[in-house]
Amino acid sequence: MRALIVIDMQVDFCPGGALAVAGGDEIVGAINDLMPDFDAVVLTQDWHPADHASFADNHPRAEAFSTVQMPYGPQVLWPRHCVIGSAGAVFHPALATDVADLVIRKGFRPGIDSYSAFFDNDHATPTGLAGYLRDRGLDDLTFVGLAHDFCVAWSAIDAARLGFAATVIEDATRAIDLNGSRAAARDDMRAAGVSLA
Ligand code: VGL
Ligand code: ZN
Repeated sequence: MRALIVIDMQVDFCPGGALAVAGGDEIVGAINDLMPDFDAVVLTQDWHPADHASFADNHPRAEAFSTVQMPYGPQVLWPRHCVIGSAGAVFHPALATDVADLVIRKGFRPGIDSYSAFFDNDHATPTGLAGYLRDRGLDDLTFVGLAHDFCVAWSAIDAARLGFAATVIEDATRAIDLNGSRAAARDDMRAAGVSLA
């Protein structure tokens, strides 16, 4: 059974948002059109408390888009985005959210980020998504959404490592592309056994 996993199609990741991905809004129609082809649709929602450790402005003297060492490894510091309950955290208004069976929120623990839909950035704290998918027999996963080189890539790589079939439809993603992160994410996905369609 096949699930479409729509990653972080939120206002803050679209043009005009706090962490805008170039062309992020262009993919909404394609994503909506894909939904009826799947047995299940899951949406993820980046969902950070105001004191979240991934926000540059919570680190004195740190600049946005710099990298710091956290107890769980390197972490890019981002502009404040997707704050719980804020207008930027809602889904893009044109996204067909009614079709979704599940919305999985991630990044809600103040001290740790969560790019992947499956684990926090320690690669150990689960979101519960793997159990949900396995319970429903959803073993073939297709990833779309934002951003290609962060949350989409980390999710697809974790899916492959967990034993799911994992495909990314690249036309239905857009990348942040920070210091070559798009090319690196493509290499990492291929190496993990993710199909790039
Ligand atoms: C994302 C950076 C920070 C993403 C989320 O959805 O790719 N990137 N939070
Ligand atoms: Zn985030």
